[in-house]
Amino acid sequence: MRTHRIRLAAAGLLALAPLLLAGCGSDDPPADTGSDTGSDTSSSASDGGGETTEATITISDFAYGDPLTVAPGTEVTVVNEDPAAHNANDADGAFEEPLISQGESATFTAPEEPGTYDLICTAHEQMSGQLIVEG
Ligand SMILES: [Cu+2]
Repeated sequence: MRTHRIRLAAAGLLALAPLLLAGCGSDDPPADTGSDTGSDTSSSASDGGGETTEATITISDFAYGDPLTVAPGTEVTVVNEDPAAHNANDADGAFEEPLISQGESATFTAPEEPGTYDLICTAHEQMSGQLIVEG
């Protein structure tokens, strides 16, 4: 009886009444549009899976450490462990921070354009490092 009804609904009202179908047939997967929208929303909302959305550059002994690879738009925190003030600015001005005192930090947003960005410190010409943006 039940099966018969669902079948009838599926055959006759599929195009006309998707709401009715979704309401009574939970064993049917007719909600293609709905589940698509749902997974889209959840994947963009919980973006912590593969891509990095936050990263840290730690400056120590007048060095930036190994080149850091991030996704476009990543929020990058710059931490300074040296007694001397430093920052990690892009040589071409794509991002910059004020000089950071020891134990303090600043943040910048990684560029949207993929590429290798040379890091410079406005206080120390000899410092160099790289931020790699990979989209
Ligand atoms: Cu410096």
